Amino acid sequence: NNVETPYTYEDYEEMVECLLSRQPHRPSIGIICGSGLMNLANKLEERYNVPYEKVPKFPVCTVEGHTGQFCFGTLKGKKVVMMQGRFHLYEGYPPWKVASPARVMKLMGVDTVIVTSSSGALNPAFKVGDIMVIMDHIGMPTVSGFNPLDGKNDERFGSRFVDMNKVYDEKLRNSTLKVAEEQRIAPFTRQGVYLMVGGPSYETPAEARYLRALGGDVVGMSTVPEVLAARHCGMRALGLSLITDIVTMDYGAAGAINHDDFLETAKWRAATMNDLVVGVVEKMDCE
Ligand code: R1P
Repeated sequence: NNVETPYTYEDYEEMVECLLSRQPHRPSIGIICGSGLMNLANKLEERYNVPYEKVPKFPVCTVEGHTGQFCFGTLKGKKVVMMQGRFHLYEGYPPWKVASPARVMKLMGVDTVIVTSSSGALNPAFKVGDIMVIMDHIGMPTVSGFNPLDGKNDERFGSRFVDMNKVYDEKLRNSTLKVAEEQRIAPFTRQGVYLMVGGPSYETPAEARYLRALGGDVVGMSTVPEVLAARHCGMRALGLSLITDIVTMDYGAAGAINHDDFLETAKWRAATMNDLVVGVVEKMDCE
C-alpha cells in the first residue's frame, strides 16, 4: 500500500523546531513564491536560507525554477519567511503535502500568508503581464475529493468544517490595490477569481471555455490547497497571480504554451510584482 499517512501535529512541530534552530528570525509573515517569482527573496535583509532537504520529512521541489528553500529575514523591518518553491499535485504529492507549508508557517508563528503564482488568463479583458489580486477561488481538485483537509482533523489546527466565505482578506486586498495605485501599476492590476486545476497538462480549448463559464478569471495549478490550510488554522491570506499567458479558447490560435514561456514572461514582470509585495508588507499592521 503506497498511500502515505498525513503529517501529524508532532511532525510539524519537529519541522518547525529544526527551522527555528537553524536561524534567529521568528517570522510573522509567510510568503510562498510562485513560478518565476523566486527573486523576491533577494530583497530580504539579514537573510538565512534553510534548504527543504534539511527539514525532517519536508518534501522537495521537482519543478524547474522552484529552488526549494526557506529564506528567513526582514523585509521593510517586518519579520518574514519566504518559500522559494512550492509543491503541486501534479508532482505526485497528496493534497495535504502540497498544503503543508501553511501549517509549518502557522507553527512558526506566522499570522499572514501571501501566496504568489503565475497563471493563464481566461478573462478576455486580461493581458499578459497583468497582476491579479485574488478575490476568490474555485478549487477544481478540492471540491472534488482532493482536499488537503481530508482525513482525520486535528483540532489544534482548526475545526473540521471551515468557513470559506471570506478567504482572501479584504483589508489586505484593498491595501494591495492602494499600493498598486501608489506604484503606478493600477492600470494592469486586476481583481478576480483564481481557478485551480490539477495539471500538469494545460487546458484544451474546450476545457478553457468550460473553466471560463464556471467563473474563473485565471487558471493555475497551485495556491488553493495552501490557502485552504492557511484559513483552516486561522491565518490571513492574500493571493497575487501574475498572468503569464492567455489561455487559448479556439482552435485557430497560434502557438502552444510551455513552462519556459511562463518563466520568461514572469521574468519580464517579476520585479514589478515583487515590488508590489514589498509595498504591501511595508503597510502591514504586524511586526
Ligand atoms: C505551469 O507552467 C506552472 O506554473 C504555475 C502553474 O501553477 C504550474 O505549476 O506555477 P505556480 O502556480 O507555482 O506559480
